[in-house]
Amino acid sequence: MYRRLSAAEAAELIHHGDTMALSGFTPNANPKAIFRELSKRAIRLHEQGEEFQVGILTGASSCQSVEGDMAVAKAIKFRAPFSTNKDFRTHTNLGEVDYEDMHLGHMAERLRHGFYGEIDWAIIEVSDMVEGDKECRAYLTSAGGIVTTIARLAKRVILEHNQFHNPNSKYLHDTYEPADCWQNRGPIMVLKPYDRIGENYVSIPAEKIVGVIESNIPEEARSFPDVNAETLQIGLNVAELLSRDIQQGRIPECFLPIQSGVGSTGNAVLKALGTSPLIPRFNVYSEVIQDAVVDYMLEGKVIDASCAAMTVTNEALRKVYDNMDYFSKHLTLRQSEVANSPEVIRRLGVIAMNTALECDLYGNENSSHICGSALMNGIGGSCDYIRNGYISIFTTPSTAKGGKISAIVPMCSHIDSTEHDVDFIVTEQGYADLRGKGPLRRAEEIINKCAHPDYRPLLREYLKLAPMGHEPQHMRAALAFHDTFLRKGDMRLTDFSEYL
Ligand code: 0RQ
Repeated sequence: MYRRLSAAEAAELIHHGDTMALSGFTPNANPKAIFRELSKRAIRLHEQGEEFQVGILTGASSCQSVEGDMAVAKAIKFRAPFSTNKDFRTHTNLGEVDYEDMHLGHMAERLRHGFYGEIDWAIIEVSDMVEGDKECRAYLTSAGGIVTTIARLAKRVILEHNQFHNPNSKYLHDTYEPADCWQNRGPIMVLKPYDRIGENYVSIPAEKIVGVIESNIPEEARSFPDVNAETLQIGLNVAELLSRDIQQGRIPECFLPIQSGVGSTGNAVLKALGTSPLIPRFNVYSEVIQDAVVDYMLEGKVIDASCAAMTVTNEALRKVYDNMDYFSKHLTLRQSEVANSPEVIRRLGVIAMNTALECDLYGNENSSHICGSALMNGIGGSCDYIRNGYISIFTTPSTAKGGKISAIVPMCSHIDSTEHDVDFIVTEQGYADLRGKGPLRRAEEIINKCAHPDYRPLLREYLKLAPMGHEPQHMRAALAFHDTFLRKGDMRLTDFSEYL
């Protein structure tokens, strides 16, 4: 048996300046016990006038105990690659955290090649383990993430054996790590969403394991607001455009695998697809599955699902654990390098659906920064899928904050996905099909089909003001919507004459 440590003892082992790489992907499967002690320790040390900050690297976002409480304790020096936490956002927007917003599919390779320096610790949540003299076989919980890579790279490893998880979660995992690109790397042989190509455990040299924390802590998962009239309509519009593409032979009758991003809009879209008679039974190849997919799998609407994480509530997780015979055959949890691999996404012909904060008249999209500066969450895996999907869809309500913000703007204040990667923009007003259209026709389609009626005259006025070119923009008025919102609190008050 490896040495058992209390969470407080484990937290004492971490030094100022250490880089910690963690299991988990989204708020699921993160080590929680050690961080509940580490944030308290950081506060104590700061009160004594001592420095204490660490780097935190994960597969995606993480949970409150990790990035929320550590940000409040001012204990995060560097963070990558994604976050959805309100406290983390607040402290990052105060300039306290050095945060690299990075494609999730790139994370493991960047770690492997030293882009983040040395990894002092891997802290890994497990549901079970084989405690061998030379090798530990670690069985993961509700997410894959970057564990195969960090277990290999880290100087030392602490395991959190969280007995909240069903030890049979091992039957969901497929842990495969690609070779380096300069070693004649072969293809990732996932040819169908359900193909498994690796082991169901992570191998860790026993000499690296400093200790095991025994815990029993539920996931700190979030639930999303219920579908409302607006998000329901967005979902119905997505179902309609996909069924039109089936009728026109652009999508095969057997359909294609679906990816769906995080957030309340994404959750609503998935619900609409699951209940729509226009959409056949489908497979999911995504970085996350949310609660709706668990139900659709049990109902048979979703046949097989592959993801890097079950980003689900504890109730949905319980449904999976109570039906392991079924889910072990139909659900695969992968390392994020495979789940978000451009090669596999392109091969499978994934239909990528993600949510934007704003889109511009030509199809460029911003999902991460408000009015250019303030971080919302980050890009997550959205660009891995949008860039490589067979069809790429961005959804967004046409307005935010009671109509004071238009999601359709002349020019995005920050760009995450470019016009070259976006096929459809969908709001509750309708959908714009941008395929096969140049900038001027795209602008017409987006204004007429997606913009809220309150903003259509302003957007048309802008286009008339912009000097003609392949993609007309007026360099002084392009950000007039945002500037007006910051000065007057409502984009509808935009007066272009102020910018001429
Ligand atoms: O704020 O809650 O204070 O009212 O933004 O907006 O409409 O609830 O949307 O929950 O679907 O999230 C893009 C953030 C959308 C998410 C984003 C305000 C709005 C509200 C949230 P309030 P909604 P959602 C793979 C995919 C990037 C990462 C990603 C996201 C709040 O989907 O993080 O998709 N995506 N990864 O009022 C100012 C605007 C606004 C605005 C909305 N234009 N300006 N505020 N809001 N539009 C998954 C993984 O990678 C794991």
